[in-house]
Amino acid sequence: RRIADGAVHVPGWLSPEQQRWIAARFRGWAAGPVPPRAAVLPGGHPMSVQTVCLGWHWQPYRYTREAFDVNGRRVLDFPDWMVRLGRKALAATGSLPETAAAYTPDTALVNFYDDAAKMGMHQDKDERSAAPVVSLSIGDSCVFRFGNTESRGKPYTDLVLRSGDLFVFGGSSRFAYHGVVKVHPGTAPQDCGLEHGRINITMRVTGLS
Ligand code: MD5
Ligand code: FE
Repeated sequence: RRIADGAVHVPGWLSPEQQRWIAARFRGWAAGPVPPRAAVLPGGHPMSVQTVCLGWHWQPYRYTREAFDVNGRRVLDFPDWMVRLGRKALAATGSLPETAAAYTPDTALVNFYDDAAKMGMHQDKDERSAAPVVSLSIGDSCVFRFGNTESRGKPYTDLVLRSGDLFVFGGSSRFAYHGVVKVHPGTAPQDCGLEHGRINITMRVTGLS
């Protein structure tokens, strides 16, 4: 379960019923004011994942309330149920009770991976906070690469993230390089609520107001 300092993997943390419920919320977000979109990196290449945001809209490499790189509309509010779920997630990974209770994420990046999508090695440092990131996976499994804080290269650990898995990145793992090497198409469990593809939700504290 413990992968590195502050990095904890809890396989199968979400029940199938919770996965189905969240997958249904995802369909609502996708039909909301700002549709999922492939963010375009500064080099001009679109990412292969489709992202829809809650609370704050992420674009490389900043957060805004309005998605002016999509359609200019304001993103949906960050839901209260997700704050509660984030606190439960921290508690489940053994963080101090006072730390878990005080955790108040204000943005979520919800990534959809089709069969060919991946995510190159990167650090998440657009947040002005070192609070932990809570990651939830639903649908197809993937190979997740958890690296080090110095470079995109070795040493890194490859692990499989499956539907229902929780991963928390805190402490000195918060700014580790990481990426998604590949998705395993057709591996979504029948009862997860997602027929194909993978969704990953990352809750974060932006430190913005
Ligand atoms: C994913 N998402 O599966 C991954 C997993 C992202 C992203 O990387 O930025 O949307 S979440 C992994 C993650 C997030 C924040 C910090 C760390 C890992 N980490 O310190 O290793 O779509
Ligand atoms: Fe990331």
